[in-house]
Amino acid sequence: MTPILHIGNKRLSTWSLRPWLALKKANIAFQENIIPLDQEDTRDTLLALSPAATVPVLETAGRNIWDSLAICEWAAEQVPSLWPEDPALRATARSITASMHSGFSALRNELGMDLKREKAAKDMSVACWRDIETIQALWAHVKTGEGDFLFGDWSIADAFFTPVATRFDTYQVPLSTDAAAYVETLLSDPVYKDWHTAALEETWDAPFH
Ligand SMILES: N[C@@H](CCC(=O)N[C@@H](CS)C(=O)NCC(=O)O)C(=O)O
Repeated sequence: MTPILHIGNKRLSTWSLRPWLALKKANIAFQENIIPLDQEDTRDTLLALSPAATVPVLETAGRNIWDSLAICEWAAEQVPSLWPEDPALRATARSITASMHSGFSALRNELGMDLKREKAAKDMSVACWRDIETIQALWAHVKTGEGDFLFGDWSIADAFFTPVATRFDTYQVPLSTDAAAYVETLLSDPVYKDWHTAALEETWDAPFH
């Protein structure tokens, strides 16, 4: 069975974007099924896939895998180059990925990803500014200096920060020169650009976003 990646609207679903990028970068064949968020039947549709009632979900022959990071790890078991080869770098890549997966709630709440939103600055709380500062410090801390991505070649860590890059761009967040260059790298990546183009073509409304 070709795996099916169930995702939310490309315009809005940050968590869906991450494993979608990883599967594409790994050249793993999959079908894609979009479940529009914020619709009357969204929750029932999601509950039919997993009790977590969230996207993304990867439907495989054996079982459904919910959660963006679990799906990325499933992909990395088949294509290990989705993580850096060097064990120390791999541990660091997993650390920064986990920081994104479990943290930065102020940024996530205040600067929602909306790829159709007009670019403009927005008032932000101190907690949100602190998240922005921390993310830039983490990028500077881990960046190897080889290649444009965090660990040289593209890795799952870059997938986890691509939605952050869209937020920094949409809300015109002032960034250090190095952070701005990294954001540009993520947003000009051809695989990400395919997602972005499709997002702009979507017509669903999003009343709760
Ligand atoms: N920790 C989960 C979070 C997934 C999540 O919150 N997904 C959102 C969409 S981006 C969702 O499905 N929300 C349910 C809804 O909007 O009904 C993951 O990493 O996959």
